[in-house]
Amino acid sequence: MSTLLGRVRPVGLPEWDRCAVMGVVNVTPDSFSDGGRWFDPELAVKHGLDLVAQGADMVDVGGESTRPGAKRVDEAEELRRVVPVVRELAAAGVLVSVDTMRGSVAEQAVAAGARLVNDVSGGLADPAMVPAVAAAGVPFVVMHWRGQSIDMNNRAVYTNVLGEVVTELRAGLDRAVAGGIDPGLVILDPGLGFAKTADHDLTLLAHLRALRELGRPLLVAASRKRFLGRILAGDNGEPPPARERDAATAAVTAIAAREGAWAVRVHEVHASADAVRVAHAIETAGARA
Ligand code: PMM
Repeated sequence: MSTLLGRVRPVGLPEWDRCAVMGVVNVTPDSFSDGGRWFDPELAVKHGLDLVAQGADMVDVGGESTRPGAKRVDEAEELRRVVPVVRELAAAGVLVSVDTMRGSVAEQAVAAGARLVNDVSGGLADPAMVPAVAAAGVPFVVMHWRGQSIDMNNRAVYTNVLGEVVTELRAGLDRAVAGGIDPGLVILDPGLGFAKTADHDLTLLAHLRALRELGRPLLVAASRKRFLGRILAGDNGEPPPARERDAATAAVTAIAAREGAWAVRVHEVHASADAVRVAHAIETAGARA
């Protein structure tokens, strides 16, 4: 399969010939955009299966909200939320990613069938994470992160957001590799909305190619985030609720796919699955011409 746009792929996962779509299942009472909707494990599993039916290539299961100001959930509770849902979805043949900052949760989720570990802290929150992922030998998402959600907005201070995010992501990649993770397994993510203002998010999205130059697959997770709320705000300045930002999310998906992102992480899959197919058709036509 040719790598259109030079899209780099992680080892150990299927090779999609287009940007992949990761559907989100938040098994939390308090996530930013869908808190509480899938808190019951049975509903969470059903939702994961629905996302696959809508075109998700994989499903990201998380048990801890990272919305701005969120407090940490304890380890036992996170395990209780995440592991049964991972196990059931994996048993149903779904490619499951686990969204966690804890090495123990990553380890148990992989034992339950998860094939990808997505750590918004890129291994910074828990010193047990990198060794756990290295031992598991699965792909690892290193997101750009500057500290826990409780006060991350205070860390949204940059002289040059693109340069600093590139440097800090490279450091995350180096940390993972120094800890024994095969560099071919590392996926990078700019961490939209994490210690970033709306303008920072937009600058990063305008320069996805510079992030791709780090040489690793890129995951872009813009779904329903605050910067979209700001763009869509009406004359009164009020942003629409998170669940009314899916068309805007799909617009970002089309652009990210066209810029060579490896995958997008979205709450509403249908529109983004269409968007990546359109981007792929355009890319293919461009490669032929
Ligand atoms: N954002 C959230 C949760 N997990 N994972 C990655 N890799 N990148 C992100 O930007 C990211 C993430 C927060 O979003 P949600 O609570 O609305 O799902």
